[in-house]
Amino acid sequence: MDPQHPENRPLYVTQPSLCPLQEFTTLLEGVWERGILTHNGPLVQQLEKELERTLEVPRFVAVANGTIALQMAIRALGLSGGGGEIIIPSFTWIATVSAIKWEGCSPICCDIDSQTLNIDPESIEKHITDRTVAIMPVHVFGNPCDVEAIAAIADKHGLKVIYDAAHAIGSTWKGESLLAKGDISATSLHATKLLNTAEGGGCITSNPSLWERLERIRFFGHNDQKEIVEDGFNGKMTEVHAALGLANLRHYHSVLADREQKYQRYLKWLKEVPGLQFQVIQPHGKTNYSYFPVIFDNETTLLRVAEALHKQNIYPRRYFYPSVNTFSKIMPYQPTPISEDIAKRILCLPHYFSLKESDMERICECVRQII
Ligand code: T4K
Repeated sequence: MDPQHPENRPLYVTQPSLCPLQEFTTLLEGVWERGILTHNGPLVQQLEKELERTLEVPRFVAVANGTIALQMAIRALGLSGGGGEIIIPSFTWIATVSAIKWEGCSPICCDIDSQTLNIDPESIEKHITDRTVAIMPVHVFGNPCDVEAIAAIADKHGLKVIYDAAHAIGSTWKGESLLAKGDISATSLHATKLLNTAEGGGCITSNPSLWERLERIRFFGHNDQKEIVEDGFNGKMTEVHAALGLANLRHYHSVLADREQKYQRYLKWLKEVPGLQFQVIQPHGKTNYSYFPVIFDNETTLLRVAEALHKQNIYPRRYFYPSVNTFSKIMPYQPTPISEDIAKRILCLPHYFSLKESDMERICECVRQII
């Protein structure tokens, strides 16, 4: 078997959506001519403006990655270093936890809703103490959290809301961008995301004093006169990354539409298979369909399906496994049984723009055979 032959290439959980190379290199020619590689250059500014227009958000502060975006959100809201508790869902990527810890706060794990896979608003209040400073819900796989219920809890207790919107570019709530919700939303533009700058991310807020603060934090804490006016760090995005983002953004709408089409196709082919469960989309929201997670009856079946797929050079991923509350080397164990159970039974199937229908059929056939 020739491993280089396109038919024999491995199928990963995702592949970056990439513009034609020429569209990227054309933008790079300008970077070479100007010799400005970073420090809020013209392409970073253009990317921010185009993202604000496309996503219909008031201000998108582009940064180096999604983890830094979460840290900057905590810092901009004045929560860093105070040891305050921030409530998170246990069903998330480790970055949600590490961003909080790096900012000197404590992550408090809350359980999830077994249907939407998002933080269960009804469980949030029992974790609120006099040390709680914020809630950091995650729009898991792009599925919108119940932002209204979360806003009501936050208002009642005087808490900040920072959305971990790493997966949520393109998702909406009652027709508005989901990224406009919360005090600040932090998103990711990583290679594996629906829209990518290779590495990258952004903070979104409608509060002008917060966005000015985010701009200063991103740039060592400098103001426009280069005076140090607060604690900051290096969270900047480069011109090269912004060029890739701008070129990829031209194809964003077709990538978004393709994800939904492929998602519905997978669902149609798999929904009759006994013992499979799928993420329930929040009724007032619209997901971006960026992942295709399947929940099995039990972990043994998941492992058998994964093994059968591996034999065919197909590599689904166990997002998110294990549930972050079990990372006992970095924080004390806090039980969240629903998240722990789902984490053991969920598998994300390959789902990306260049994935062929014939490969999707092959994947579904393999799942069906094992079950
Ligand atoms: N919050 C949440 C809820 C998140 O899910 C994440 C990140 C963050 C915050 C933090 O955002 P960033 O700081 O990362 O911007 C991936 C991504 O690295 C990570 O961004 C993402 N979530 C997480 C869910 O998945 P891995 O360890 O699965 O990546 P990796 O390298 O195994 O990639 C998966 C597959 O994608 C590979 O098998 C092949 C393919 N791939 C990957 C890369 C990097 C490519 O084809 N090309 C590539 O360049 O973490």
